[in-house]
Amino acid sequence: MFWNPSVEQMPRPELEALQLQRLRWSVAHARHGNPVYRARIERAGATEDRLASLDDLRRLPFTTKADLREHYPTGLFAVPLDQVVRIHASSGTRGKPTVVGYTRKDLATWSEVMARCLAQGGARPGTVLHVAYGYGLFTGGLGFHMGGELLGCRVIPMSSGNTARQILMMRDLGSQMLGCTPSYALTLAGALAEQGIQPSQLRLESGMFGAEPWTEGMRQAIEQGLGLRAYDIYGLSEVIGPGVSAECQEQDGLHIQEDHFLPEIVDPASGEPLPEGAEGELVLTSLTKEALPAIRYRTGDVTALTRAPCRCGRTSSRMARIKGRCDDMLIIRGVNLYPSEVERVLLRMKELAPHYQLLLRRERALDELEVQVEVAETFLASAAPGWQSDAEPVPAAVQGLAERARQRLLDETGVRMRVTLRPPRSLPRSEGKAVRVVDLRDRG
Ligand code: DLL
Repeated sequence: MFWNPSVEQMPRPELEALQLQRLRWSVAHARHGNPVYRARIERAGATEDRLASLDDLRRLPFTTKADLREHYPTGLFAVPLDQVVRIHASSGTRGKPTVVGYTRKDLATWSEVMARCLAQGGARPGTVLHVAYGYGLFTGGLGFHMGGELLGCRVIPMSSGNTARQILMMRDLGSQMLGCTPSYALTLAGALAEQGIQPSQLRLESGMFGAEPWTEGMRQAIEQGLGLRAYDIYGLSEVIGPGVSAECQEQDGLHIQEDHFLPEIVDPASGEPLPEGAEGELVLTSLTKEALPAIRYRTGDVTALTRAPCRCGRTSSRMARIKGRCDDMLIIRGVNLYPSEVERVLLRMKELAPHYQLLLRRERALDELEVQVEVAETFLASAAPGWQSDAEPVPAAVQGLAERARQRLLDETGVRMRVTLRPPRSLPRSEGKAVRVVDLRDRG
């Protein structure tokens, strides 16, 4: 279903003309509304009257998370604070949180793009939408909530956590679409299995999962474990929240809501724009946002873009699944590695469960990586029944499996890592964004 067919199917020349017109508006708005933006845009000589085509976008200066921190909390806002009707903030695991704001119109835009994304994932008026993203400063819960209400879904604002109650409500209220992080979806699937509930006893049809990187292997595990179709949805607080892009029923790239967000891919090191199809850092420019304009915002997320038409009929550019954040890239003995590449290899081994963690240590001035991953219960049942705890000696079959996993990882990533297999249910379960890398390097 299309939520806004005339926009979603707009011929590209028309869409690009609209983008240029809105880009000029957005630059003028940022310049007139905010002194920091004004100084930068004028210094770059990239005022709206100088933007003759979309290619002139590259004349504009970048904006980064560091800029938002420097002007914390609201120094990059471009409207008077009395027009700001909502505040959110990013979790701020690396320093101060980033505070973002919305006018009434921004909330309407956000609801609109979220309604489109939910429709892409199969939601219709009346669909029971179970929102298990966190509500609060995090944009996940309220973003899904508003989009669902606009579309006419029956929204259940569960927020995250309290897994037993999630399952109870899912059953009793007949949840049809689930929104949560992919790692929490797995936690829910595991809890269902433990309670002996078959996915067919629920009414789940689809789920929209995002806020953290995940892989095709994870998609399969979630689809099987919950009995639904799993779609990827992307966004970030600094640009709006969830709803920047999402997959459609084709599950073949995430459609960017391009009438509101203009995408580019740049080389993360040089900042130079890269051609269509090349992998690099995603940069987004907001075209309609009032309270906090994003002018060439460096997302830090690694992906690639295509404008090739999609079978679904939408004309927007699509982005590939996010591989990871530039700053999450590990460098192990000179080889670059994203945690998602480890996930991709691990989840193709059916003897392993989709629960893993990477431990990073420094040994003799070199970074060393240990992969801890749980063994699948099905493998244990036949190969080493009874192995329940790390305290017990590791059975030979498990040791052999660890060696195979280590070799696979080396073959496919080029990185030598230590593999420790763990018994089922021994690694921490996630309720929100999973912690995939535990950095122990400061601890000697
Ligand atoms: O995570 C917004 C969101 C909520 C997106 C719910 C999707 C679903 P932040 O907390 O500001 O906002 O974190 C944004 O999360 O820059 C990416 O690194 C990562 N991220 C978001 N979606 C995806 C995804 C929300 N589908 C940061 N795949 C972004 C991979 C994602 N990473």
